[in-house]
Amino acid sequence: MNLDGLLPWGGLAGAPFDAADMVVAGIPYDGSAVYRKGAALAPARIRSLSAAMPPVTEDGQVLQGLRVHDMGDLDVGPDIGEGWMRVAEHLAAVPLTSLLTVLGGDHCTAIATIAAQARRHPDMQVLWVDAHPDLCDFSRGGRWTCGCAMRRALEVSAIDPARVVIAGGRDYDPEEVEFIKATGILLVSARELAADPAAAAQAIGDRLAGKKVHVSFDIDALDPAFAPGTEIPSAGGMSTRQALDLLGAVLARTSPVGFDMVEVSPPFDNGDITSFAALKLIFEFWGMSWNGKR
Ligand SMILES: [Mn+2]
Repeated sequence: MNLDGLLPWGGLAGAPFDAADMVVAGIPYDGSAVYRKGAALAPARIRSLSAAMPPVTEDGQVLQGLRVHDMGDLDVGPDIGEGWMRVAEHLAAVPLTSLLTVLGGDHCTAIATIAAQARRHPDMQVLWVDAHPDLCDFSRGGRWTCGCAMRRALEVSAIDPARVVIAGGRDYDPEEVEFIKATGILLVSARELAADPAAAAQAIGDRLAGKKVHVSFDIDALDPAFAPGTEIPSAGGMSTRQALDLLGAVLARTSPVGFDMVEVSPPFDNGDITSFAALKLIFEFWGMSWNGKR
């Protein structure tokens, strides 16, 4: 990949920390991945490839003028159960006038991200885009494994599960289905999204309309055909197109406050298509949430 002469983040980075529209941080940690590690390499790979992205959205919205500050990588240490607080501390210090974009890492990095976001925006809702709910109390040998990522994130942030929407789900443990039913989480499955995209976006938008929303995007929500480079591929997922359209429809009715992109695993990728899908989603999220107004 020849990126000579090109700057990261489409040339948008370089704004001061306290005067940025968008603050980017990486959390290169995959210690909670039980199946296949590799997501720790994602922040570096995504950042590097970001130089190939032009600062213009797919609808021709020019992003020049969007002030981006990249904090670099934050160190969780060897154990997310111990290290999330330290990372959350750094992210919580991001000025309230900035939106946050975080690059995982496995999905347990979202524990730190959501904890920080809940401190910055106590009334926010969570849109969890994922093939899996990650709502187990205990999964695959531990309480801080990826199957527990959202369960721990909600606990440490004291977020009422009724403030969560899951989009793109299709692989569940029995415990997770019970938790979703018992707590009032809205689950819109991958099948529902594909069968009637407009109705699915409407249902999600109705739930979140007018509210602050943080989007936690597990790249495995996309079908493995579009995002093979991930910890555990799950068949029957969304196309990148469907995901972009869903985000556009939902975010148009809400106030986005942040986005974390997790579970991109460069060692399992094919020609970087997963990292580029992640970058497409990030740049379009920037366009959807900025509008040149902030
Ligand atoms: Mn996940």
